[in-house]
Amino acid sequence: MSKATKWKPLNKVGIIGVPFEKGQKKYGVSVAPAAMRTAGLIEQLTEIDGLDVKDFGDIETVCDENIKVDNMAHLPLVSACNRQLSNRVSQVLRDGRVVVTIGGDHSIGVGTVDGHYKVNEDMILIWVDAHADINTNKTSDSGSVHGMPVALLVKELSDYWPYLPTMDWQVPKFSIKNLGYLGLRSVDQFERLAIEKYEVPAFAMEDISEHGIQNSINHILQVLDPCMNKPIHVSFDIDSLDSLEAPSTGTPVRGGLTLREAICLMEIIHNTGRLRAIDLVEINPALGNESDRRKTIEAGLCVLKAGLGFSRRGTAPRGVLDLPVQTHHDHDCPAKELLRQNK
Ligand SMILES: [Mn+2]
Repeated sequence: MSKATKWKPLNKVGIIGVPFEKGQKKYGVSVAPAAMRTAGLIEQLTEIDGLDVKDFGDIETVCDENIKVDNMAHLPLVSACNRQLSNRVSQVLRDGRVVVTIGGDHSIGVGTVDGHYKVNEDMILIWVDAHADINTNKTSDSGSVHGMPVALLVKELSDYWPYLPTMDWQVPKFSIKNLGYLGLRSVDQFERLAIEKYEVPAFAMEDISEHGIQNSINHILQVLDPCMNKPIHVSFDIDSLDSLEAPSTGTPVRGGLTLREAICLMEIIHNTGRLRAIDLVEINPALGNESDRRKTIEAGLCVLKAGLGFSRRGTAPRGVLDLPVQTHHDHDCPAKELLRQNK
C-alpha cells in the first residue's frame, strides 16, 4: 500500500532575485528584482494571511567570457549565473520554503529547475509562456539562451546539443514527460516538432479559448501527475499575459492570457498544496512608459500573490470571532461629560 501524503500549502516563502539579462539582447530585465522590491514585493507577500517571507537576496555573477559557442550568446555567463542560482534554490527548498525566483530573463529557468530537481526528483514543471523556449543552438533564430532553457533541462534532448563548455555542472536529468505548457502562441517549427514528438501536454491560446483556463490547467496536472502527489514548479514568463496586460517585456505577443486567467491558474495550483517553486521572469521595467511599467509590475505581483495564497474573497482575521465592539463608557460620552461639568 502506498503511503498517502497529505499536501497543504507551505506558509513559508523564500525570495531570490536574479538581475540577469544576458540570455537575451535588450537592456532592462536585470532591474526587475529591484523594481519588484521597490513596488512592495516583500510587504505585499507578508500581508498574505500567515505567510512567513524571507528575502535571500540577489544572485550576482561575474565571469570571463572567453569561451564562445556557436549561436549561443554569453553561454559562460548564463552558465555561471545558473550554477549559483541552482544552489540557492536548493538551499531555500531545504529550508522548507516555497522558492520564488524573480528574474531576469528566462534563461534562469535552467538554474531554478536544476536546483528544484536536486531536492525533489519527482517534481513536475508547468511552463507558462507565449513561447516554448525549447530551441537548441541549432534550431534557434536568435542565438539567445532565453529561448533554450527547456531544451537544456530535459534529458530527452541531451543528444541534440553539442558539447557545451562551462555547463558540466548541469547534467540534464529532468524528463520531458514531466513538463506541460500553457499560454503558447509563438512557437517555432522545431519547437512544435519537439512538443509533438514527446507528446508534451501543451495548451496553446487556442486550446485555452476552447477549454477555459481551469480545465486546461487541471488537464495538465492530471496528465503529469494522476496520483496528485508530486511537487509543482511553475515557470511563469510575464509574456504569457496579453501584451495589453503586461506591456513591459522583451518579446510581447498579443492575444495572450488575461490577468484574471493567470490569477485563476495560480490559485488552482496553490490550492493543490503542492506548489514548491515559482519563477517570474522577463519583466523589463526599461521598456514602455511609466504606465506600462506599473501595469506589468502589478500584474507580476498579482500572479505571485495568487500562487502564494492571497484570496480574492478576502480573509477574516485569525482567532477573532466578532467585529470590534465599541462600548460607550461614561467618560467618553460627550453628552454625559457635559452634564457632569454643569452639575
Ligand atoms: Mn520564456
